[in-house]
Amino acid sequence: MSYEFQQLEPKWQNFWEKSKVFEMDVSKEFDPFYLLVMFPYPSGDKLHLGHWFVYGLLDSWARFKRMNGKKVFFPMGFDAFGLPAENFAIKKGIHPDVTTTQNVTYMREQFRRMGTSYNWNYTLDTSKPNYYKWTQWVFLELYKKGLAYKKEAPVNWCPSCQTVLANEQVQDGQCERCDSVVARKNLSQWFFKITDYAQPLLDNIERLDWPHRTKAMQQNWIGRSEGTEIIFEIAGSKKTFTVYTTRPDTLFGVTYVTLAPEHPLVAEITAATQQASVTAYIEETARVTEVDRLSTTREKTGVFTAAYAINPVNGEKIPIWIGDYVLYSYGTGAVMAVPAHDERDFAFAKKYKLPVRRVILEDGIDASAAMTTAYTEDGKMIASDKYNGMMSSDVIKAITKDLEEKHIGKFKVNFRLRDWLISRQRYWGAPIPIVHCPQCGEVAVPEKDLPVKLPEDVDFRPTGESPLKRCESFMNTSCPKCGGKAQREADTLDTFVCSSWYYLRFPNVGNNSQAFETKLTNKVLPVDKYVGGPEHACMHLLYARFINMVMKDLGHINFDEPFESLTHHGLVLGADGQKMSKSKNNTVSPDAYVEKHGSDVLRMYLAFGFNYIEGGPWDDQGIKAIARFIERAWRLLEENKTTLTSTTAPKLECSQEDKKLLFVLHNSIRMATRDTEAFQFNTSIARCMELCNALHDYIRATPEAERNTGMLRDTLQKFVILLSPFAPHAAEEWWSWCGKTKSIFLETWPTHSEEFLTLDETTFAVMINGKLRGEFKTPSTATETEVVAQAKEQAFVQKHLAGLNIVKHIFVPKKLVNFIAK
Ligand code: ANZ
Ligand code: ZN
Repeated sequence: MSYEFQQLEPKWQNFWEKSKVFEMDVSKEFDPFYLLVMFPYPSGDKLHLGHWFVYGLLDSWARFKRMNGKKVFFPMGFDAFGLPAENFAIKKGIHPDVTTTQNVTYMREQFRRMGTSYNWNYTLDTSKPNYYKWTQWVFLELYKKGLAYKKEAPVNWCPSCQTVLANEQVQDGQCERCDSVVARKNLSQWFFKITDYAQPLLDNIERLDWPHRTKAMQQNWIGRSEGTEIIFEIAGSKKTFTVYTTRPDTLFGVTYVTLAPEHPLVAEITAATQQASVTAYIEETARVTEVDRLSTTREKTGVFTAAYAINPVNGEKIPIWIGDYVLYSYGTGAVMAVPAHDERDFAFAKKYKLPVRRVILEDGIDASAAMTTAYTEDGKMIASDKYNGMMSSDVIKAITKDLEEKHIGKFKVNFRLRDWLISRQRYWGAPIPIVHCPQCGEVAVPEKDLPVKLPEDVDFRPTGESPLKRCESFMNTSCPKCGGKAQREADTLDTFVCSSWYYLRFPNVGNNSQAFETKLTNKVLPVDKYVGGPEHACMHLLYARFINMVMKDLGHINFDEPFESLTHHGLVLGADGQKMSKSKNNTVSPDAYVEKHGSDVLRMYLAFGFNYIEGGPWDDQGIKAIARFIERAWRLLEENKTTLTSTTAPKLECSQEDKKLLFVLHNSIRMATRDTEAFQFNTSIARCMELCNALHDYIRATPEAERNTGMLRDTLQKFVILLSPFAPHAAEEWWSWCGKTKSIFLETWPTHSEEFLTLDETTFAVMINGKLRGEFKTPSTATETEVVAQAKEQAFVQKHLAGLNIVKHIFVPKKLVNFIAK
């Protein structure tokens, strides 16, 4: 017989389900190991091969950890609200609740066929009222703390998704979902005040066990900057404005200032002669995204306001310009320009013929030499009054102190991080639990009235306004405060809000009176190992850390960070090297491979053919080799079924052949354990293949009567255990051949012993033409051919053989080699 996966895989899937091997009551576990993988969107794509790679192999890791004694809490759910599900529903013309439920059912079946070991008694679907009730509760907790607010702001608008996007969802000026060019729009929107947590979010990053690159990306995104705010007066007026600079040492080199076109002062100070060009420029700027405005390669442009400012340190009159490279949303929206020491200012000054004044001298350069580029490094101060001769790096502190004493400046920390835009003008999301009352204004829906249910009978096609606005039965309500007529908030919450707290919900899924219960949550969390793609570095992973910190500050939990340890998986790409997606027509469905080779072969191929951390383009070249390997393992175990159930104790006195096999076994255990732990599944499987070969060799080389049956049985069983995370169905079958009635996944992972890893050695004497010339050591298992070959390689032998030809050799086992040479 061979591996009949069509019968065997469902057999073991049923066994796991019936015997509840992977179910656990996490509230009863003393020290659970929380293993979590970013949950999928139940979109129309269902699970493609890329998902099999991520989810299938992490399941192998979960099985490995269980066998290593961890009480693995391994839940799975569905990130069901949001655009992927909604767009699929629009395309099919079916309500998203129906399609989402269908897709979830289908995906659960796929997970079953994959043979995953999730704790299905802990699952969640973020689009169901028993989940989004608590998402609304999370919103209200932040609202009560002043961390959720509505304001009119220029926001990113995707014309194709017809909704606003968070800054994090805009990549190179394009929508992260559909690649449309994002526009700027002034709209009233809801925000979470993540900027209040900029410093704490930064502080903890260093200590997290996360990939270095991801930590660096978050640090950059938060973007802490230390500098000085300096007040400038407008010439001929009492009006002032403040600039933010990281280089106050260059204050004497300022030759103009630049305001962001949106700066409110612009309207007040622009002279009549410049009004038309300023207005035109402001309109032009409104169409450019912030990303483009910051681009270093884009030409810097600007317009003169015909107003002047006074440099506070020398009283000089300097022109005020506006320029779109100054962002209104950063710092104070105004910069002092120092063309001599800042590249952008230098380019701008050249273009508009503004003066360049050097105040920091480069070593070995004459102060009067013309500048061809900005000098941005440290140096000696010149043309800076009392600071002349000091080092510029020292002046940063000194001048800030002087400005502070005169009350015209102060030290200031700024962050690049912006508040998180959470409202969306789409149907398929959790309604924001706020009521607008003509009498009382904005009123929070009381917790007892949650969930604010998403109405079902709504024309959900996007129009640019929330579809809920057209649903009167939803919109019209009464004010929770005064009881008068009021309107509900029509926008819904972005899906990133749903996923910003789901890790807190998993241990609490059955709880209908609380989002999460403090004691249980503190016990199970933080997540011990979180796995997901690196593309979430500045979105989900930052949002989740923020929500976790807020929940801690509110006293609901006692830990600072949700995910202490993070691993990124790679992606299995389409054969074209592109990310798999329906739109690129390069998705590979796993179903055909499962039908042809079985689930275990596909899983093991993914584990063997790709590096989990790096991924790579799909190619099915090697899948047949894996199928053959499983067949070979099958034959090995089937032909030795009687050995598998033998009750003989292992012989303590080991033959050379026994020792050879034990060496390979213990080496495989040692390496496979280390590599599986580190997600290096490919090399772990290579060790299993070596062990399979060594077992075949042993059986071939040792007549049945001479075999160490007890040792062979133990080795075969350990081989099955080592393979079990990667071929869970086949391994259960083989385990049953060993006479076992319990799941192999309740077994303990084997450990290696060093004693088997040092093979016995024999010392051989070497003679040349009967004369003793020296000796060398070699493993006792070496054959005559091996010993002779090694003898020839010894330096002392080569020296005495120089110029001679070996005619023959004489071999005395365990003792000597004698070369006859002429
Ligand atoms: C004068 C100056 C002289 C500057 C010099 C640099 C070099 P980070 O590190 O990003 O905080 N800046 C300030 N606000 C800005 C805004 N809203 N939009 C665009 N640029 C802005 O950099 C701060 C520096 O970026 C500030 O220091 C300011 O230019 C500019 F030799 O001031 B500096
Ligand atoms: Zn009211």
